[in-house]
Amino acid sequence: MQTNSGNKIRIAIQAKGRLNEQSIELLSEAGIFIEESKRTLLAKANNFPVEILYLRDDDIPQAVAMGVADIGIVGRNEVEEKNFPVKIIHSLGFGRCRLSLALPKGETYESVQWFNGKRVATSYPRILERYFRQQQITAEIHTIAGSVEIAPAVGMADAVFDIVSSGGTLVKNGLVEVEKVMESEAVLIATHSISAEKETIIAQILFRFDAVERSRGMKYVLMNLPCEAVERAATLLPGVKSPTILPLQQKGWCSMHVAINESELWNKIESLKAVGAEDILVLSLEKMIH
Ligand code: PRT
Ligand code: ZN
Repeated sequence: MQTNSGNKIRIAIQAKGRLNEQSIELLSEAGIFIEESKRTLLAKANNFPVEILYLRDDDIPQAVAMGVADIGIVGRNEVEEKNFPVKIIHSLGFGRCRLSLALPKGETYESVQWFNGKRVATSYPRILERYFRQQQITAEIHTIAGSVEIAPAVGMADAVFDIVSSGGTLVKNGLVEVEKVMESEAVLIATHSISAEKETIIAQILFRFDAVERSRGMKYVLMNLPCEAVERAATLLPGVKSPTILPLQQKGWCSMHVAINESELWNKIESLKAVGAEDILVLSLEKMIH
């Protein structure tokens, strides 16, 4: 495929796998709807100057570096491992995981020195090599494409360096995580050379992503309360710039509207009730645009 010289932004996303669904969801929450019915390697968005290029995650950094795609959504781990000249322009907050060293349960482990002279299986040789160099460890790195976690059990390696999320896979394979080397999450990457026209569209996409991210976990809360309680109620909501207050027809009563993070919702509601709030409505909040 050639460099994308058209005036549409081409976004590379994972075709199948862990990042695919959330990438599509993020784009649609940002108002970029992909024509799902004709899902091919290259799909159009039906209401925005964007094309979607479906690739294996391993190929996304290179596609963006070459300008085949202008931007891409991929794990930070792949960006670091492939080391192509791309810039990370935004962290997306999903696909969180870490790259860790793990050894068979029962091994005595005191420090990273344990790895000297050992064989370590991984799909991320470049990141591991860099880490061992920093730690002044000399070890044998065995690059394998998949099922890294079974390498010690079959005698292919003494330890593994792999992606860990819940840690369940390590436990299932009798392995213990000993060093966390890198944190990862999905990131938005961009090619270094991009036209001013495309920069404008990318800025627009980032603005929309920002609005989507802000609204995550937020609820919109409406309540009635005595106007004299408004000030006290406002002090219970320190994160809020300025709650919206509207007078009610019933004299001395006001309506207050405010965005509250879901994690604090019940605590806040209880304190608001304690200062006199009634008829509390909690609505989902779709976008927060600043
Ligand atoms: O086909 P393609 O090459 O596109 O996909 P892939 O198979 O290479 O990648 P995929 O879909 O498995 O993962 C894509 C990206 O998701 C990774 O590059 C990471 O950035 C991110 N990610 C987040 C993960 C995980 N969490 C994860 N848990 N990638 C892989 N895993 C695997 C891990 O390899 C291990 O086998 O899940 C297992 C560990 O999970 P826990 O929860 O048991 O610890
Ligand atoms: Zn892959």
